[in-house]
Amino acid sequence: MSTILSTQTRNMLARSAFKQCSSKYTLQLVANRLYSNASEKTLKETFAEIIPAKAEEIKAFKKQYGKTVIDEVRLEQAYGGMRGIKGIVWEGSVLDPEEGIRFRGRTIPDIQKQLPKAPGGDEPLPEALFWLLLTGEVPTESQVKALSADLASRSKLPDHVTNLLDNFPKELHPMAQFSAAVTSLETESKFAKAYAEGVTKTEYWKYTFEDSLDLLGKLPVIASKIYRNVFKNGKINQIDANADYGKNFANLLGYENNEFVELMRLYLTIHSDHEGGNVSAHTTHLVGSALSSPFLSFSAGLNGLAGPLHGRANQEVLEWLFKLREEVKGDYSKETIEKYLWDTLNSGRVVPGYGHAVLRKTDPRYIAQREFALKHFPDYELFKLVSTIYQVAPKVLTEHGKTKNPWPNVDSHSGVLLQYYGMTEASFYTVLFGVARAFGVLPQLIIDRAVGAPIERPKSFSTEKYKELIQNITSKN
Ligand code: CMX
Repeated sequence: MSTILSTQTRNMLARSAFKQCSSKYTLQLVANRLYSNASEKTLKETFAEIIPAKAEEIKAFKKQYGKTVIDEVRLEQAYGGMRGIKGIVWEGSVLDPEEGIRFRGRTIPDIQKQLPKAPGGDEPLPEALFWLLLTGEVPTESQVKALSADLASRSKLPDHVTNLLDNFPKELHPMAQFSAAVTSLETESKFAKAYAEGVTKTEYWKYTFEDSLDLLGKLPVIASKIYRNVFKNGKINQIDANADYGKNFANLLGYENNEFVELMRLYLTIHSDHEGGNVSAHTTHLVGSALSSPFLSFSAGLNGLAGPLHGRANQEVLEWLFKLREEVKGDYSKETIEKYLWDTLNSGRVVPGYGHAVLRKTDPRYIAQREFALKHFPDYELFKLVSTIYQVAPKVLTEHGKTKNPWPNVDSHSGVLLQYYGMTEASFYTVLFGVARAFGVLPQLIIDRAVGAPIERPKSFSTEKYKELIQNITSKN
């Protein structure tokens, strides 16, 4: 049916289905039918088709090379945040210290070129990236359109979650509200219900998939409710059944400017995934390994993202920039900025937005955002300030001599883009990062369930035990 309908008719039917459908399940079916090309597979069908071969490949690989040593661990790594130890499997992306992130082998410029875009848009659609991360395949435009409609059809929040959000004190940090609301979605978990009913292991991924899509569909509404409750008049716009995810999210937040919509598409895409060892990804994966639902697993990841050394750095950057601006009173010379950087370092604080546990060059996510600013507002005062800091900070941090990476990371730039379009509330910024992170960590959760990944349980020792171990090792040498 879908192939013979015009886009206009399809959109009209979708709108009317959206208004009339009482059942969430029917709505998802309508969304999938109207937008997908009859000959093309849905995301779930695509994944179902590729996963048996992937599971077999992993099984054979483990059988043949399972005992091969792939790393050695030094004592300093046990005390140093396990930095660099290989021990997690993460299919969606790999981070190279010099080059930055690759999503299924593709750099950020690659995905900007290769992923489907909205009509008239230049930026990739985050739901297309989700498809790529889950399956390793680039979806067609109509497949993404069907996925956008499917996600929109899952956006309704249960009343208890709306009530919870409406009753939080405004002083509760937006990230705490966000994680609590996601936790409270547990009532909706199809995985938890199926598990309680004793569904077989081979079926786990199907319920995890459904929960993950439900969660993705609801996140923009949760995030927008927090934004509007804390900073605006509490009301949020309606989801548009025909719009893509980024457009819907921007509109729910109350921003209809097309450039802001484009920014949201880019923002959600580049903040999604950064391999598996970062705090939010690893936490989601770890909690998920105990077979907690996607809602519980992801809310645990959000609590990690809320830390100032991780996702909250985007808020810290803005606060730091504003203090700088206040202090230097319009003097944005390199000398003044250098002095401010030294003052920050000499007071024992970190320079937010600089440094990284893995990267050793400028973060390509920073570059992508810088290019967005150069294209849309090269003369914006705050952008110019960020650019001058970029010229000065690496030299200062190198002279300071502590950080292994003096270059800017993703958080150094994102806030300035949001400021330009009028989203000035810095304490909300990490919530945007959180919505984006779901696109990266949920595919791995689904894959983990599909390949039967075990519960994670690395070994810990006390210092006494490590001393014993070292004594045993050194006495043998
Ligand atoms: N300013 C000042 N000192 C810094 C620094 C910075 N931006 N980055 C690292 N250092 C210091 C560390 O605090 C550490 O000092 P101590 O030896 O006194 O503990 C030393 O340099 C070595 O750290 P490192 O090995 O280079 O970095 P880590 O892997 O330990 O930490 C990170 C990485 C990101 C937490 C750190 O660079 C940092 O705190 N940066 C500022 C916060 C930030 O921008 N975080 C966002 C990262 C991206 C994200 O996850 O969103």
